[in-house]
Amino acid sequence: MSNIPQPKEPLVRHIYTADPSAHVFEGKLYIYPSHDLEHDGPTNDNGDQYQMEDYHVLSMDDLNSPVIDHGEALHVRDVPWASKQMWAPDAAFKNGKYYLYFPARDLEGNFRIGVAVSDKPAGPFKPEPNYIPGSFSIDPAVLVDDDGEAYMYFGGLWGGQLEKWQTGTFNPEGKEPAPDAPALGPRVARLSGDMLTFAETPREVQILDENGEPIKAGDEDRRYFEGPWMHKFGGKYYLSYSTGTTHKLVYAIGDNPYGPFTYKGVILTPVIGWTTHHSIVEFQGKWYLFYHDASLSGGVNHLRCVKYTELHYNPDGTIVTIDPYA
Ligand code: FUB
Repeated sequence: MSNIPQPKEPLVRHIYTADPSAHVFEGKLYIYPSHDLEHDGPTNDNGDQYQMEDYHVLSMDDLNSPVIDHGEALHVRDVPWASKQMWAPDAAFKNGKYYLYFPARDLEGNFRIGVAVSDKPAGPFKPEPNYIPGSFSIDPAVLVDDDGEAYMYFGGLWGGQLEKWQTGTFNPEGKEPAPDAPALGPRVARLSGDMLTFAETPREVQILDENGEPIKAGDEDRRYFEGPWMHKFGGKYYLSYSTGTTHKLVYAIGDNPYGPFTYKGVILTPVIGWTTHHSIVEFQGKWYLFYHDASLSGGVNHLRCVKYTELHYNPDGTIVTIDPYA
């Protein structure tokens, strides 16, 4: 078998990987995935099956090159504030440095978001001693905008605890809104110039339907669940995310980093496995979707593999829906 990854096939097979955040750094593709682990522990809606402990960074010189696994870039044992569950990460470049953003449970069992720094895109990354003050929940995604300002999008329901932070402090009894109430949105915060803290209190992102009304919590085909990603195309801001219970990757378009964003459609129909999580990147003049499924493990939800495929836009800027198995 060729070790050049083919579209819609696992990028690597020697470890289980998920939640790929792809970036072009130093002219190459770098992929920052979660590293799924095999274990005999429980599986539940709290996400206890996602017991990751470290991150490996992958890279490719281009899409006709083999994938390099750069080895362990950060381990939970080296993060003073974190206890377990190193979930979906992202990376950013600014100030001549590379920043790895990652969620993990803190010493009290609540998800927080931390940052670790390196001079090289593949790490190893040195973690800050504490999580980002004011951070909570999971799935950080960072956009460094054309003017140099950086924004972090984050948040996920259920195991990701977003519904427990609706008042700004952790409420263990926090529930999702009623089906006819507006859905919870992801959070966004501008980052400080040194990329290590929030420059402002996180705000909730609004996702609207075609009539300008907030998407409702009961609209599970379109409402935000987890896994935000932000990219720009044609001067517009594209917020994409997972719908969770309906297993779709969808997107909404806005005019600025804070939104509001108007729902536009489906990027990727459901994959094998419960979760779906992605990133979108332009590389050498084409656009690509990086995503995962559970095909490598024969469908075990917490043993996933990262894949990629080309992504196409229609002339009006909408995205052509992808069938992961066509
Ligand atoms: O990988 C653990 C969690 O599963 C991620 O944080 C979610 O986005 C989902 O993919």
